[in-house]
Amino acid sequence: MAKKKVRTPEEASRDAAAIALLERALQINAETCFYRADEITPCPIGADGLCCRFCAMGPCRLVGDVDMGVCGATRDVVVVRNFARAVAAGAASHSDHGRSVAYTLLAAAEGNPVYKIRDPYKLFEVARYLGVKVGDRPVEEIARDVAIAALGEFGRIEGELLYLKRAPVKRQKIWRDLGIAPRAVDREVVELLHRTHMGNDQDADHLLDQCMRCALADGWGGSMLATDLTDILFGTPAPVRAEANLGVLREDMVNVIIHGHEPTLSEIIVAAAQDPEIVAYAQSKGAKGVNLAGICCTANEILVREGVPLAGNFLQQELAILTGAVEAMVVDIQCIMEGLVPLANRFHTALITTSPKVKVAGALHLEFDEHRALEIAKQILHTAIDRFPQRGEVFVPNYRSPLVAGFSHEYINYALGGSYRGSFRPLNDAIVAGRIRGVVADIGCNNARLCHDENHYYVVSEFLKNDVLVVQTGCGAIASAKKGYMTPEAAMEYAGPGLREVCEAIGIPPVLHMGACVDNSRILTVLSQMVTETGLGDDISDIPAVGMAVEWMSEKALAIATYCVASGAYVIMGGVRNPLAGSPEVMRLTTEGWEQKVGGRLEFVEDPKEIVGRSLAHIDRKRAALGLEEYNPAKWGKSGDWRMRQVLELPFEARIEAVYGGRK
Ligand code: SF4
Ligand code: MSK
Repeated sequence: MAKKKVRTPEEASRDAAAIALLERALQINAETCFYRADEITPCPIGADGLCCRFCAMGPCRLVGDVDMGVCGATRDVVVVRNFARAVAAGAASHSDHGRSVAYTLLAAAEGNPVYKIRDPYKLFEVARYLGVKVGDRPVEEIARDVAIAALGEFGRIEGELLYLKRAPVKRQKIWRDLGIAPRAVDREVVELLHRTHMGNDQDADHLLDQCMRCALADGWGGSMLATDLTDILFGTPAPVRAEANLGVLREDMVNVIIHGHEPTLSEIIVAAAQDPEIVAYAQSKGAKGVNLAGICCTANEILVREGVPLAGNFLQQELAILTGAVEAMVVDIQCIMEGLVPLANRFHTALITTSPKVKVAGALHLEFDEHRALEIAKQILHTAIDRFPQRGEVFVPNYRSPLVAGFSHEYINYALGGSYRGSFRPLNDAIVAGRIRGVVADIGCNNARLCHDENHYYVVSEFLKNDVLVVQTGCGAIASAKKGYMTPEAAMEYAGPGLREVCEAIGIPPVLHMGACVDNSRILTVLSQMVTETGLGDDISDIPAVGMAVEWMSEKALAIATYCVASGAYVIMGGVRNPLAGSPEVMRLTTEGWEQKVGGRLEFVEDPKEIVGRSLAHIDRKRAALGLEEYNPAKWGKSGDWRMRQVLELPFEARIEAVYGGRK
């Protein structure tokens, strides 16, 4: 059989470090996901959502003249059932992560010597939402009740999730009127799975309602709890400087990559890596010490709280091993490629699984137990250090970019107003005035079928030029960090005149890193607070904002998209084929249908230019609906550092003219 066309490194990635390592992969004949994506043609029937294998009378592939499965299931139902299963899996993943953090909080409250309550103020705030009395009780006692109340949200017997009241009042009413206010996190996931079983719910619109309810249980439940409880345990993020890209790996140190999503072990690894005993052990093997760097969302968690550098995003996990400089890759949950095993075997790298929920055949399993957290962290570091003398030829591309991360909603509130009058007022005012045209949340993954980071780079640069403030989480955030969009100085280079003025005045980057993929819940909180602040309508659906995942690949991304739509947002999923394409009716239901029901809509758009065009048009429509002035960049950019830099370059007389309007 003829070989498929394989992309060149330049066609496969827009990231210079990734390109260098893909060239290296070719030289040493190492296989990566980029190569496999070229080799494996995606099944067009599955890609359109038209393959059902939910019972043993199938699999039924609804193509050509076939428009019903053996049981009579229609294309509409098959497409929605496939989508629903993905939403359920995505919601379960985030939420089960949230549950684990709740158990860690419980352990901390019950005296685990390793974990502490680092943010008691956030604990008190969360306690109020969960109906836990604060008073003058000891912090540990409150933390214990908060952990138990949080765990209760997963299996609550009656009522609805307590966090729903954090949404704007109008939004809560929409959910209750439609009957999609989630009752309990686990219940909504289980019910969605139940309803997709063969011979069960067979009304596409009705099933889509449960998709929204399940996703809302993730966004306003499991994910939001994960974010809050992680902040309580490890600190609420505030701006922190770091660097991003594979050039952060050190040739003179033991490099340990932490990869996955949960910070509970990696936070302890960060502490253990600085332990004098560990440093001495590394030195005894000829290294200067231990250098930690992150991949995927564990990276984001450890970046925003500890300033640990980012080695890269999802598609760089295999490439990190190809540097030959990684002694251990420590993985926990989610987004871990099985392809790491054969690659690690070609080098001296120890691939170490740590979660009781995740083993990878061929990897070393050192299971995390929060009661022995420090001991296990040290065991992992010893394993890594022992590999250092086995290191062979090293190829670390010298690319890394500075960044500032850590923009929690608490910090944004503080940055805009200070300790005593923290508020979102200045942000709302900047949007009302038109300095900021609108807000875009570009979140989510990389996808090996696309040119790595290309869509992220393109859409973010276009939005910045157009005075759109960009907030990011997950692997999209890592793309922008590597590109250099996440420093305050980046506003001078990349932002339009209005956005630049705002960034200069507050001292923030034009692209705000808001954390890991569970931290999209922070974006929901920001949007709710913008509504509360007034001036931008009375619901999330009124705000000139768009959500997108322009290189999405995971089921979690579909869960996030669905909870954002159900919260009133316009969401565009980019890059790859529309998984609802097999049913025009389902596409209608999730666009016009959801817009009528919940004010948000879900679109799948492959072309990034089209994504930008539709987003700006939506932002301008929302501005007009609010009665705001038409966006006019010519009004801005006549003040600030950027303008001063321009003026200083003028000849003397022209400078007098520009600054004083002439000599008189
Ligand atoms: Fe086929 Fe229906 Fe079974 Fe699906 S549930 S595999 S459509 S018979
Ligand atoms: S890690 S889910 S590739 S963002 Fe959160 Fe990145 Fe997507 Fe995994």
